[in-house]
Amino acid sequence: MTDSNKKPQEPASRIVTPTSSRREFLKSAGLFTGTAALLGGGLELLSRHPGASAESAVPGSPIVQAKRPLGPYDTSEPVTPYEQATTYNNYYEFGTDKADPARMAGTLHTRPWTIKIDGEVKKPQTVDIDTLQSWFPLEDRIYRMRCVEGWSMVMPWLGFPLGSLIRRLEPTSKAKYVQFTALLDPKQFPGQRADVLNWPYVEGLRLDEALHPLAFMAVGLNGRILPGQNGAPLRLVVPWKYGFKGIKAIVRITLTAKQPQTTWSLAAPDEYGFYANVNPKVDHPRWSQATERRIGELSRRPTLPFNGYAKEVASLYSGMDLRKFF
Ligand SMILES: Nc1nc2c(c(=O)[nH]1)N[C@H]1C(S)=C(S)[C@@H](COP(=O)(O)O)O[C@H]1N2
Ligand SMILES: [Mo]
Repeated sequence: MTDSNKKPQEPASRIVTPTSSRREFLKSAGLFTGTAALLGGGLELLSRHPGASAESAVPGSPIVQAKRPLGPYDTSEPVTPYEQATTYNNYYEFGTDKADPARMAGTLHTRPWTIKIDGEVKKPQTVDIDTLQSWFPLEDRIYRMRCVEGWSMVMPWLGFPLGSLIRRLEPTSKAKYVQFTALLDPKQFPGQRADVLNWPYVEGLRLDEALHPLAFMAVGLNGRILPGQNGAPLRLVVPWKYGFKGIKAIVRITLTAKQPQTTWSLAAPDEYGFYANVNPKVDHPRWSQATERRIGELSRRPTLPFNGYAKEVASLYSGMDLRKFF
């Protein structure tokens, strides 16, 4: 994993999902049908029209260019232009080049799509993505994203807190971790025809991390249905951790008593750990983590502990040696 794209790029512009982003999101997708759409059935409605994705997700064209008031978890930093956020991607199921996912994601069918929920939960079940989405009101969050390779973006996600989902599933008293599994389908994922990684891609969080209000499940980006290359129809977003924790194309969520395996720590245990909290003081064995290049900018900036979310999440790790548990 190296940052191969060093070409100068346009400065990032301030393009934010607005105000009643939820309403605008639905409206722009041609799916806004009045107040009912605001009350939890909205995404269900939206997802019945998967075609809206292709039609409305025109790279670079924002839905609304107005500012909305920032929420407590939003960064006010300039949002990475949608065109860049959707063409510079890590998604090894589609290939190892940053341009592969945008080129290949059209082969991924995100409807119908089910998510198996099992393990230490009171109600194991297999649920359709549209049903799962309809359980929660859609929120937006503008988060920094720091890839372990040393680049970063600012992404305006749409989705719901992971904690809302976990609580609804009613973990048993044995549940201590959450494991996420991505789709395994070499027919749709050309990258899975080679042993680049151990397929399917798996990730995990400690239960208290998963319940933290910053931990997020995204179904949209920049006021649009999540593009395939960014993890449609459902991906994890954990902004204080390196980007590889944000598993895309989730098909299974398992509550476990033991710490689950994770793809990158299986692939290279000396380089990637389970926790993977952004830490500028712990270098990757092959490069420094002290600085990062924000996509769209030329010079590097310092990387912040927990990717700038230390105030919110550092207490989750009190007493832990974050060098040892990287
Ligand atoms: N299933 C899956 N999820 C994945 C990856 C992947 O290869 N496969 N790459 C990860 C890495 S390394 C990063 S940096 C982020 C990139 O997310 P983005 O393309 O939406 O910016 O996705 C993560 N999620
Ligand atoms: Mo990454």
